[in-house]
Amino acid sequence: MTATELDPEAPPRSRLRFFAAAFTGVLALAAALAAGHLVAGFINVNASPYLAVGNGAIDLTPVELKDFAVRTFGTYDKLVLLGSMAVVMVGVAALAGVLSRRSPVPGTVLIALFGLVGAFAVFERPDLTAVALLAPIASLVVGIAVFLLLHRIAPRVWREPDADEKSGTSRRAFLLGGAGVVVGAGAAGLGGQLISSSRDATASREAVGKLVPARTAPTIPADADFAKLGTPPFLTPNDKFYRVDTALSVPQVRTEDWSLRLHGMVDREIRYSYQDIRSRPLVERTVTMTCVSNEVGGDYVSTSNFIGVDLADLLAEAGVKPGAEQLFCTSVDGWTSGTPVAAAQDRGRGAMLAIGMNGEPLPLEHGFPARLVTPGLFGYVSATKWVVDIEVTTWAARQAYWLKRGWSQEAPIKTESRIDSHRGFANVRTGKVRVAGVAWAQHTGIEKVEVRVDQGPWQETTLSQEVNPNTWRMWWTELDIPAGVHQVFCRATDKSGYTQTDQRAGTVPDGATGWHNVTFTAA
Ligand SMILES: Nc1nc2c(c(=O)[nH]1)N[C@H]1C(S)=C(S)[C@@H](COP(=O)(O)O)O[C@H]1N2
Ligand SMILES: [Mo]
Repeated sequence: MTATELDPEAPPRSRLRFFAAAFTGVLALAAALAAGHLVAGFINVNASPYLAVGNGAIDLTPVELKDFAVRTFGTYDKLVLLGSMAVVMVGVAALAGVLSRRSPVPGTVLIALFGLVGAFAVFERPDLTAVALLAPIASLVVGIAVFLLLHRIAPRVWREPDADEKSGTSRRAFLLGGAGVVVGAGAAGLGGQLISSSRDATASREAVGKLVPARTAPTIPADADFAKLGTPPFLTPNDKFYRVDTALSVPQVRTEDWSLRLHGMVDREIRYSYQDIRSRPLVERTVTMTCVSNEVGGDYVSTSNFIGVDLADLLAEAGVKPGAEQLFCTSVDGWTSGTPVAAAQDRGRGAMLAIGMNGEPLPLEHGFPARLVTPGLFGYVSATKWVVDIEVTTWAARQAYWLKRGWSQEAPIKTESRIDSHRGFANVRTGKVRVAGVAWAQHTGIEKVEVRVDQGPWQETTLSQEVNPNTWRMWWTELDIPAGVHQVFCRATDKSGYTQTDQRAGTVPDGATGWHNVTFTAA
């Protein structure tokens, strides 16, 4: 019994039962999201209001929080985001239902607001056209319709004498209606998922086949890594290559739909098709990429044999006008980077429009059909995946995605080193302990890596054979570790003579600094 039922003065009207009201809200939400997802399946999966709101949230997230998410959750940052969004949405939907126990108006208004947020998020996406608005509109219409319907048939708390009879019928109708909505929403959501995945780019990628470069990269010597001693293998397998991007769903671009427009401050604008690129003599280069969000000791660094064409060749064909400063590069989902023109034109650096990694077409997650790779610069200023547009322009004219959010305009990769063996807290035997790791100073090259125990003297390590200055270099040594708990530090010196600073700096705005250290407990 509730307070109203006991209150003799209460007006003779009904209210929805508490849980029925909450369920009405949640089921309407499920139906709305599923309807939007189904319609989006036919247009573009990113038009799905759920994903669009998620993508919008990513773009609006303050830089520190985003950087924290990337560092803490890695590639799962997106699952964490979608999961927390789901929790919040279910909560709000249940609340909307509960607020509508007497009248459906509050819930309807809330659903309409939800719908508008979804529509706005879709509208704001640079990769979607006006047709995409059909998805949030479907969500809005279905959400409100389901809410009103369930609201009508939901079990109520009646003040009249025949209450039991009435609530009995309406409970059955509500359960049936609710089950219908659950089944319908499940089918629509699944249908949307199937339809969008039938449009995915996997088949297009398989049709490309093996990529055979005209100029292959020099074979990686056997002593380029110390994998047996605990370093990573020199070349990172494609499925182990670190991944960082803002895309909630991996862009699906088929080769036949892809083209790259090169324009702006050039003598002639050029549009390249996939065949145009693929049929050129392809070059292969071994390059170590690094993310600016990599913390000291972090994993956002990987090496691949990239296959593609020289970016400098494409720029020469278009004819870069004097005064040009940056390549403003846009991906199919609207993300942008700004690369210094000088770095892109520098043949010694070897910036590429890449279409392959380790003999295969680029994996979808790494930018299929084509991406940029610029040795020596952090990925956010140089490595646009799913690239479709390169505008040659000035720094003043255009501001790229992360630059607008507080990161630096120019971002050369910093000289770094990392201890891989052992990682975390290690328990070892007192005496000679083998320590191994990696160091990188792309486009400069690693000269030496030193290690020390606590405040002890620095000791030089054995370096692996250098592959090229644009790649990482492995190191190892044996250290005498006395009994007890000790810190092992490493630091690299690059070929310009610079030795890593011990000054700790965070990743924002242009990359972390400081010495990596690992705690060894010897007994
Ligand atoms: N389209 C697009 N390209 C992008 C990004 C992105 O968010 N979207 N992130 C950049 C960043 S920050 C890095 S470090 C590299 C990572 O490339 P990878 O995921 O292939 O390792 O891609 C770059 N290219
Ligand atoms: Mo990055």
